[in-house]
Amino acid sequence: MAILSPKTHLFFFLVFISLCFPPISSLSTLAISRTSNHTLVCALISSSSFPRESSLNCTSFPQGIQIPLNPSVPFSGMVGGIGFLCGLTSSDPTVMVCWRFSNNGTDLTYKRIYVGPLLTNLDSGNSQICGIVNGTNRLQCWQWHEFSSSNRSLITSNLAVGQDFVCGLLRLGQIQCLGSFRDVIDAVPSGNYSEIAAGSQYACAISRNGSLACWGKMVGEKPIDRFKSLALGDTRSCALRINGTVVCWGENGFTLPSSLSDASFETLEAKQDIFCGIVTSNFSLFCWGNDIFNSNPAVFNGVEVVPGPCTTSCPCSRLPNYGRFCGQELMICQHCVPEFGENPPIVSGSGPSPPPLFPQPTPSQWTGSSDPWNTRNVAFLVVGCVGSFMILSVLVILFLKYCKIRGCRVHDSGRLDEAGTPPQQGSQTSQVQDQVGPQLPVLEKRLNQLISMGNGGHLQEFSLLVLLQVTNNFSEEHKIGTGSFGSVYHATLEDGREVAIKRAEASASSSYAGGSKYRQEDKDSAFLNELEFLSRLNHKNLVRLLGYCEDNNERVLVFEYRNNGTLHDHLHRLENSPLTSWTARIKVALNAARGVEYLHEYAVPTVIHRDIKSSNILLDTNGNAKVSDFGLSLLGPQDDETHLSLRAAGTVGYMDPEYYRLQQLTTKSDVYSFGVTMLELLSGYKAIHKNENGVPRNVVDFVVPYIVQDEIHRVLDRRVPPPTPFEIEAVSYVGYLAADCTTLEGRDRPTMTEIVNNLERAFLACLATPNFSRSNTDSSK
Ligand SMILES: *[C@@H]1O[C@H](CO)[C@@H](O)[C@H](O)[C@H]1NC(C)=O
Ligand SMILES: *[C@@H]1O[C@H](CO)[C@@H](O)[C@H](O)[C@H]1NC(C)=O
Ligand SMILES: *[C@@H]1O[C@H](CO)[C@@H](O)[C@H](O)[C@H]1NC(C)=O
Ligand SMILES: *[C@@H]1O[C@H](CO)[C@@H](O)[C@H](O)[C@H]1NC(C)=O
Ligand SMILES: *[C@@H]1O[C@H](CO)[C@@H](O)[C@H](O)[C@H]1NC(C)=O
Ligand SMILES: *[C@@H]1O[C@H](CO)[C@@H](O)[C@H](O)[C@H]1NC(C)=O
Ligand SMILES: *[C@@H]1O[C@H](CO)[C@@H](O)[C@H](O)[C@H]1NC(C)=O
Ligand SMILES: *[C@@H]1O[C@H](CO)[C@@H](O)[C@H](O)[C@H]1NC(C)=O
Ligand SMILES: CC(=O)N[C@H]1CO[C@H](CO)[C@@H](O)[C@@H]1O
Repeated sequence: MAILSPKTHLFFFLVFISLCFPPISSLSTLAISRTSNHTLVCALISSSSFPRESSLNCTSFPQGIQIPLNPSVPFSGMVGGIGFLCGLTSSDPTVMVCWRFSNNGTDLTYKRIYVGPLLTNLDSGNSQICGIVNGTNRLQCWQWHEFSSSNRSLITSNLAVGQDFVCGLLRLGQIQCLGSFRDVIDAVPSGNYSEIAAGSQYACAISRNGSLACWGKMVGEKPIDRFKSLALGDTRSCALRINGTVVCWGENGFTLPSSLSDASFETLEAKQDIFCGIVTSNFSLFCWGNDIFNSNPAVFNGVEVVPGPCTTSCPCSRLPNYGRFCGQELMICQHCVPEFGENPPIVSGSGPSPPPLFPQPTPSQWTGSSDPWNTRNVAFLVVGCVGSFMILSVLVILFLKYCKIRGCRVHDSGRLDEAGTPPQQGSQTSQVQDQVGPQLPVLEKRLNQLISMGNGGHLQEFSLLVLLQVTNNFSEEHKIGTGSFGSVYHATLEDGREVAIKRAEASASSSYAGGSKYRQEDKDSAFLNELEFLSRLNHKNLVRLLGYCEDNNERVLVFEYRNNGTLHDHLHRLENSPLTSWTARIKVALNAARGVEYLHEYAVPTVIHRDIKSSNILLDTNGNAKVSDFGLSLLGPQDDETHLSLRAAGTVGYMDPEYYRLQQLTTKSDVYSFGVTMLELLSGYKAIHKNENGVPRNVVDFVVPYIVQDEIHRVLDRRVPPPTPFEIEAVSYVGYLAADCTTLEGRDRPTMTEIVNNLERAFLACLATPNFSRSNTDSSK
C-alpha cells in the first residue's frame, strides 16, 4: 500500500471537508475599471420586472467608455481592472465575458473567457482574474500562466487577487496565499479570519474578533477599531467598521470625504485609487478617491444597486428584505460581524483571550489552533461529518420504525369498504392513519422497498379520502386542466404544500379494469414499479412527483405545483406577457429542452413524454422552466407494448404526424412536439389557431415556410420588442432548429441532446453582438 505524505492526507481531508460544507459565494455586484483617463463604474441594478433578474449598468467618468450590454442578459457578478471589465452571467452554464478597452474607451474588444459550472468566487487585481469553480473548488485564473489549474489551492472563499499573488480563506478561516510576490506570500499571518482583501502589493484580513491584520507593502497606518469588510487599492485602503461607517488611510493622508463620514455602507469595492460603496439605507452607490467623485460621490443615486450576490446559504446573517433582489430560495449575505458587547474595543497587543464570537458557522468553532493541519481539528471534522450522517441515518430508521408502527400510508378506501370498516372521521384529515387493513403481500413488499430505497421520505402514498377532501370531491373549481389521460386539479395540502393532482379518467381506469387477464396484484406491482422509477427521476427542469394514490378504480399522481403559470398562460393568456425579451424566451426553451433531454437520455429506461406542449411547461419567478406531466402513461390504458399504443396519446396540434400515421412512438415524437412549442414561443401563435378569416390553421404550416425563406422576422411575436442586435442571429437560429424538429420524417429531426446544445449556443450568442462574438471559449489565456 502506498504511503501518503501528510500533505496528501491533508489534501484529501480538505477535499472531504469541502464536500461536507457547501462553498460560500463571494461575488461582487459592483466593479471598478480604470484607464489612465477614465473610471468605469459598473453595478447590478435591481429590476422590478419579471423574470426578476438584475441588469448590469455601467457609467463612465468622464463619459467615453461604452460597454455594449444586452439588457436582457442576467448577470450575477462582475470584476474590473485596468482596461477591462468582466461579467459573470447567472445562466446555466455560467459564462464569463470580458470587454477590453483602450485609454479613451474606443478600442473595444469582447471575449468569452469561461463557460462552465458556476464560479462561487471571483476577484481581480489590476490585471489578473481568478475564480473558484463550484463543485470541485478548483482555483482558475486567467491571464496568469503560472497558476495552472493543477496547483493545489485549498481556498474556498474570499478570493482576493493582488499583483502576482492570490489569497483567500480556507474552510476554517485560515489564510492561504499563492503566487510570486514574496512580500505577501512569506508574511501570511496565522489565526482565524472572517474576511480578506488584496491591494496591489499588500493584503489585509479581518480576524474573528474584528481586528485588522495587514502585511506586504501597505502605505499608511492601519486604523485600530473593529471591522467587518475591506477594500484595498494600490496605495490607499478603506475599511468598513462594524457600525457601517467607513475609515480610509494611505498615501498622503488619504481619508474618506467628509460628506460620507456619517453614511453607513453595506459593502465596499476598490480599484487603484477609486473606492465605491453601497449605502445601507437606500442601496445607492457612492464613489470617492478623485476630484470627479469627491465633488459628487453619488453614482447611481436613487437607483437600487443589488447589495450582494444571490446565494443559497450564508455563513452569518442574511440581508433583510432580500426578496426583491433574488428569486425564490436565494438570499443575500451580510458581512460577518463580531458579536457586540463581548469584547471591549481592541487594545492592541494583550487582552483577554477572545470568546467564540461566531455563533453560526459551526466549522469555525472547530478551529483549534493556527495550525490548519492539526489532527485534532481534522478529527473533529470527521466526527462532525460522520456524526451528521449518523444522525440522518438514525432519523431515517426512526421514521421507518414509526411508519411500521403507525402505518404511514392509508389503504385505499375500496378495500376498507370491502372489509366493512367505514372510514373514520378523524382519519380524513391526516395522511398518517392507524388502520392497517388486510394486505396484499406484493403491494406490501413493493411499498416497503419503495420506502427503504432512500426515496422513501420523498414518495408518499396519499389516501383517496385526503385527496377528495382537498379537492372538494374533485370539484370543477379545483380543476385546472384536462390532459389526454384525465383531469388535473390544484389543491393545497394540510401542511401548506401546493400540489397538482392528476387523476385518470374513469373510462381509462375502467378499460384498465376490463383487461382482466392479469391478476390485480400484478397490475398493482407494475404500477408501483413505474412509480418507483418515476420517483427516481430528479432534475431541476422536471416537476417533482411527490406521491400517488392507488385504488381499485383510482389512479392518482400528486406533483409539486408552482402557481406562476404555464408557458401557455404566459404566451396566450396573461395580458402583459412577462416573457418580454427573446433572450428570456430562448432561456425558457433551453430549460425545457434540458428536462426532456433528461427523460430521453439519462433516465433508464428512456421515458417518452408523449404530451409535450406549452401548457405542460411551468415557469417560476426567475423565468426557469420545468417540464411536467411526464410519466402520465401510468394513468393511461395499460397495453402489452408500451411503445405501440393503439390509442395515440397527445394533444392535437402538437402530435407527431408520423406517430399518428404509423402508431410508432419514439423519442422523435417528443422532438416534434417540442418543435411546435418552440414555434409557439417564437410566433406567439397557438399550435392550432384561427387565421384572419377565422379558418383554423396549424402553427407549423404557417410559420415554418417563413423560417426556411429566412423571413422569420415577419412572424415573430409582436408583443416582444424586435430582437436586439445581440439576439437577431440567435432567434433565426432557433427558428431553423424548430423547423428541423417539425420535419415529417422522425429520422430527420435532431435529438434532444442536439437541441439542447443548439439552444445553448443560441443563448450564448445573445450575450454579445455578432461583431464581438467571433472569439472562442479559450479559457486560460
Ligand atoms: C443605467 O442607469 C441609468 C440611470 O442610472 C439609466 O439612465 C440608463 O438607462 C441605464 N442603462 C441601462 C442600459 O439600463
Ligand atoms: C488623458 O489625460 C491626459 C492628461 O492626464 C491628456 O493629456 C490626454 O489627452 C487624455 N487623453 C484622452 C484620450 O482624453
Ligand atoms: C482613442 O485612442 C485611439 C488610440 O488608442 C485613437 O486611435 C483614437 O483616435 C482615440 N479616439 C478618440 C475619440 O480620442
Ligand atoms: C455547486 O456544487 C454542488 C456540489 O457539487 C452542487 O450540489 C450544486 O448544485 C452546485 N451549484 C450550482 C449552482 O451549480
Ligand atoms: C481560532 O478559533 C478558536 C475557536 O474559535 C480559538 O480557540 C483559537 O484560539 C483561535 N485561534 C487564534 C489564533 O485566534
Ligand atoms: C461608528 O464607530 C466609530 C468608532 O468605532 C465612531 O467614531 C462613530 O461615531 C460611529 N458612528 C455611528 C454612526 O455610530
Ligand atoms: C441615500 O442615502 C444617502 C446616505 O444616507 C443619502 O446621502 C442619499 O441622499 C440617499 N439617496 C436617496 C435617493 O434617498
Ligand atoms: C484579535 O485577534 C488577533 C489575531 O487573531 C489578536 O492578535 C488580537 O490580540 C485579538 N484581539 C483581542 C482584543 O482579543
Ligand atoms: C503559484 C504556484 O504555486 N505556482 C505553481 C503551480 O504549479 C506549477 C507546476 O505544476 C509550478 O511550476 C508553479 O510554480
